[in-house]
Amino acid sequence: MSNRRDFIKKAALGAAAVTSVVGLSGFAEKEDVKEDLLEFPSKKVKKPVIISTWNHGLPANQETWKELKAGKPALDAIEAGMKIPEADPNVRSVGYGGYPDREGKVTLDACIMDHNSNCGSVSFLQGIMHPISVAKKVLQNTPHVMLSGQGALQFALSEGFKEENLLTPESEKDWKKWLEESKYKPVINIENHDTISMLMLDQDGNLAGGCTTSGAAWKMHGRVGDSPIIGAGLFLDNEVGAAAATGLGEAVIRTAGSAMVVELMRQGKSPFEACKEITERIYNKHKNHKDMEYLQVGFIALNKNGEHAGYSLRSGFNYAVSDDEKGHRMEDAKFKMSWDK
Ligand code: SD4
Repeated sequence: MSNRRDFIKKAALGAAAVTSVVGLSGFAEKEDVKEDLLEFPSKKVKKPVIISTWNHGLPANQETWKELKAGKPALDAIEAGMKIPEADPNVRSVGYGGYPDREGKVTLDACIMDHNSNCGSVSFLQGIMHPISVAKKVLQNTPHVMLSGQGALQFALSEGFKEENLLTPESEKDWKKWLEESKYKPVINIENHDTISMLMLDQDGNLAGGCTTSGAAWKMHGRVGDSPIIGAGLFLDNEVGAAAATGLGEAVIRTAGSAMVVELMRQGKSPFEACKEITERIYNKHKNHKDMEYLQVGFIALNKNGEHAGYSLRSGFNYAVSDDEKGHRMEDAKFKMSWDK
């Protein structure tokens, strides 16, 4: 097989070479031929590329890009970018200023993953401004992937993080207003959305990614969403591609969303086809579900060639893209159904 491949590469004859492949082996299975076909024409890899969910992805991308270009390691660059929305009180769905749960507590989920499949994650973390940094420390300084709740806080404090109040007066006011009716029906694209998820293909052609969020507004105390769960809110396989989710975490967890997007890319689907297929699968599994009323999910995906896409169930989802060719910009994701506020 590998000799045959070498021969094909040297021959570099496109379609003619493919024909000779079949002739050469005589018994080539269909899959073999298909695999070889994928090598012609070999695509030019575009790198580095960074993509992130939502408008707050743009300043995050800019910071990550700057750090990456300054020679920082991928995970440090991702951390630097994601700290921006985490610290911004006007971003109501991530870190400081995020909507609290129904008890008025801001509880945070985050994860980070590198090209060697090393992962670090924190869930149900309170009182720490930068959960993405704690997730990175979990990856680097513990034998575990995920720390949760009080244990995650204890670990963060032992690593020198400072405990602080993350509930801003604005968020407190909104929470008190919510308490008047106490109905859990997150507003699409506002209250069940807006995690920042970031995916990167670095200069060396390696993938990395991260997620950070305060999760769904007015969730039950103790609820953990998809964002800190490797395979749900974020997944990557350095041989294939990376994917990340935003939206109603329960639906993404039920379907192992990001892992499935990556697996479809492994089978030859483009990032767009993969995101679309999994979004449609989520729709099919939820169309008669009680969550459908407020269901929104969106995925972003990036493959090893630097090709990327976003796709969501309902309209309104966008993502930030950064590359050398076109700089930093926002792109609107395609969607299955329109939705108006
Ligand atoms: C969650 N996926 O916790 C997240 C929601 C989100 O800002 O996108 N929040 O379910």
